[in-house]
Amino acid sequence: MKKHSLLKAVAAAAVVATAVLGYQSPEFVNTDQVAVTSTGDVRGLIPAQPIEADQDKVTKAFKTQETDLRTVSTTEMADGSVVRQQQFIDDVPVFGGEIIQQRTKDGKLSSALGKVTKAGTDATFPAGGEEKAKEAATKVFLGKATSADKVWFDPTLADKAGESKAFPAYRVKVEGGDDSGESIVRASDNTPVLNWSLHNDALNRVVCDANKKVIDSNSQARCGTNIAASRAEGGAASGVADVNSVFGFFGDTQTLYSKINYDLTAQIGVDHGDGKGKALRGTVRLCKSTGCPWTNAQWSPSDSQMYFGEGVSTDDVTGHELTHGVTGKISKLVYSNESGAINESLSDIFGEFMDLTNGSSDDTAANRWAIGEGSSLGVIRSMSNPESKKHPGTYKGTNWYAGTGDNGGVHTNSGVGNKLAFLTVDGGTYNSQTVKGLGLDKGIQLWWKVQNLLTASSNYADLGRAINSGCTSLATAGTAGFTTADCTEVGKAVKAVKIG
Ligand SMILES: [Ca+2]
Ligand SMILES: [Ca+2]
Ligand SMILES: [Zn+2]
Repeated sequence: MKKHSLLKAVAAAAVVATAVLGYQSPEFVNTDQVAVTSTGDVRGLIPAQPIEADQDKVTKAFKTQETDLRTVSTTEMADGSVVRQQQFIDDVPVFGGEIIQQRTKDGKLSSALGKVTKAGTDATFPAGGEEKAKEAATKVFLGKATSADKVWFDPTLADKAGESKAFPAYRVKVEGGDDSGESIVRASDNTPVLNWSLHNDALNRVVCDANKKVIDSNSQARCGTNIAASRAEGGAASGVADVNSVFGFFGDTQTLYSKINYDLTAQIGVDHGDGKGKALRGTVRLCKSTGCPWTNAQWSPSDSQMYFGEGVSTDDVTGHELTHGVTGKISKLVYSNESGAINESLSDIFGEFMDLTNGSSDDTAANRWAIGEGSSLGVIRSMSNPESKKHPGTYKGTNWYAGTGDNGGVHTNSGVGNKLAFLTVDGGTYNSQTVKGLGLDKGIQLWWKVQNLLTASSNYADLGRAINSGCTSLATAGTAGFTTADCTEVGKAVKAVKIG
């Protein structure tokens, strides 16, 4: 299907709906209610129905009786909720085969939008096809192929012409290079049939180089006002390694947050008036009169940007600092005592989630859950074993800091939240509790929910309640495959670190 201008697409809508996509049952299509996106996708709207009949109506309208529609997420909105469903054939997802239901506050279906494939082919997935698909994708994007997942691919669902029929393919992710991206590789001949960059248009990055100048007040080193850009989105690489590494890690952090539909640049970016717009901004290679290089990194809420000393700009440290910006927007956890320790912990958690998923060459088993590896500081914290760095893993247990230094030990007592994150993702035995880990994909969803359920004054008991309740909600909704059994494990992890 060709791209239309919005006006032309409206006129063509009814024809396209039946002739090309063919997913709508006429009984539910009212031409007055056909919505068309700017890319010309046609979406049928279904009038409100009682909830018990809703799924039947959707299945019928989209003619998906022979395939499965599975609910993958439910998001509460001001006006009700949004239920996202994914089409499956033989337990394999159909790329782009998704239906979005809008439900009212009392749970009634108000609309169903989306596209599904009409049929799969008889073709099967070849043995060992993943490896060949990875090879093909790394000829499209530079970097390391980090995953290859089976998908059914129907070209008409990706705005391409042809018959609505799905064939076996692999969705391959290539990361670690500046041009990270994803490819759909056809299984029958290993041809990449669709490619897209993981650095989407929304991403805007500007990195400035202080070039080891002594600047004691960070706000005198603002990127775009006091110091000009050394590297900006779409521009050439810098000759300074720290500039390029921060630039790349900004992109990796945007990618991590895009997994939870959070546009980092839009949410925490800033325009410093240099004509480069709202961007994730950072100044690297700062020196202080107390030392050069400055051996720290910082998110400045007042400047909405990051500051780094030379050599501390690793992936996890960058993700850590940017997450302070996110926390400042969502839970707004106060940076002292227990709420400050949880604030610090969320930064370590999302920083390490980014580190673990960005495909960098140092993603070894030994570095898993270490914070700061590869930096001039070395490993400063261990999330899997906080005690090894003299931090507590147990609430008010060994190494718990009860003094007033460091805002009440925020960089020490964060060990409890860090240990909890480690247990929820990887599992393990701690304080006589044996926890089965949920894996990273669920971990990212779960901890994002936690970020959204905490308040400025949350303490560790609140964190225990939030993570249990957040998990229950995810399991009830079936989001990202969460089950009540998963929540039993989360409950054990909460008990293990003694916050519930
Ligand atoms: Ca990494
Ligand atoms: Ca790390
Ligand atoms: Zn921090």
